[in-house]
Amino acid sequence: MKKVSVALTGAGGQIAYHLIYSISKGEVFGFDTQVDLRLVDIPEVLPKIEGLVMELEDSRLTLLSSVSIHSDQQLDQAFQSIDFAFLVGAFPRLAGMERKDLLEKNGLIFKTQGEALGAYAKPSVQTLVVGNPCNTNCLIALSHAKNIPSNQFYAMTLLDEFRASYQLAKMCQVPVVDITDLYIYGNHSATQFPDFTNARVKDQPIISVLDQSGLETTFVPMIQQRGAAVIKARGSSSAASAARSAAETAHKIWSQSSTPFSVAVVSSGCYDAPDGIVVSAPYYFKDGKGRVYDRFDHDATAKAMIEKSYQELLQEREAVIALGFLDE
Ligand code: NAX
Repeated sequence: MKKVSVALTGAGGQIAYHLIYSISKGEVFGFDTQVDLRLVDIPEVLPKIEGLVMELEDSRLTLLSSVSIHSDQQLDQAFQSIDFAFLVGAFPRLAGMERKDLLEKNGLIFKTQGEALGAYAKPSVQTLVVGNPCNTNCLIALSHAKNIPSNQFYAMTLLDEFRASYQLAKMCQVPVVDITDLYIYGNHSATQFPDFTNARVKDQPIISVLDQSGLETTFVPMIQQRGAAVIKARGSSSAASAARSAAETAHKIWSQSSTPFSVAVVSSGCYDAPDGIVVSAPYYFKDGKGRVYDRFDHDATAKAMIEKSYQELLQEREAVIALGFLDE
């Protein structure tokens, strides 16, 4: 049987509580692959993770070959020879906290984790960053991971794609499977652009079925604000849906999906993305290599919305350069 070593940071958090089960049941790395799982969190949370491990033991997960618990000070053990890293843990934005303070706290976390990946993980390790601000955290991690190609780092935007495709399906009164060619561009933030202009319903352009200006003024903001709407309704942020999206993204990376999916990667200049930022776009694998699917055209309005998101990412980049976490 095949075997994969996987590290998961933020293991005591609400996303991890769901994600661990997808990983352990074979949904990510395959039903023919055993998983050696390394759970990482800050020291105060480790006793809680012991309870989680008891639950895993009680779940008869036949593909879970081993589980270990590590503090964020023990990344040498946690990341030793791993094949895949889920970087889910991040410092949350606390009430009254400035954006700069958030970037500073997370800059240190993702710099440290990037360095540890470079030092201890397999050079082939693939890394999915979920912890926010995920694009910029991913940029920091990949910049500090010596010996690991930057195209092995990804930041999650598939949840945004899932949110967008469901809402379009609802508007068109069709099952979600009938919505295709819908991808997220830019940042995983309120500036993201869910590209309805190229989306299709039952292979017809959405804009031939729904009013374009209505999509611009209602659908786009709804997707941009969907995370906040979930927090308002649920009292806490998306957890099961985020875990489902993280599992699916990792599966697509691991199985080298030939079908495009939304994910953020370091800019290759496609869709006019500036150098040196991690941007979302449709992405797929061909002949063993991942690449941006660059065959969509955008009208002036769509281009302006995508550009706005690039500008936000450039500002985040400037801020972390000023904080010393990235070189110019
Ligand atoms: P929780 O607050 O439930 O859990 C986060 C966990 O990370 C905590 O147990 C915390 O102790 C741990 N942690 C903090 N610093 C750490 C470090 N240095 N090393 C290891 N662990 C550390 O958050 P949860 O709801 O699980 O969300 C996790 C992250 O995902 C957040 O940053 C959140 O904003 C982000 N999200 C990203 C999404 C995306 O689409 N990219 C969507 C969902 C979610 O909002």
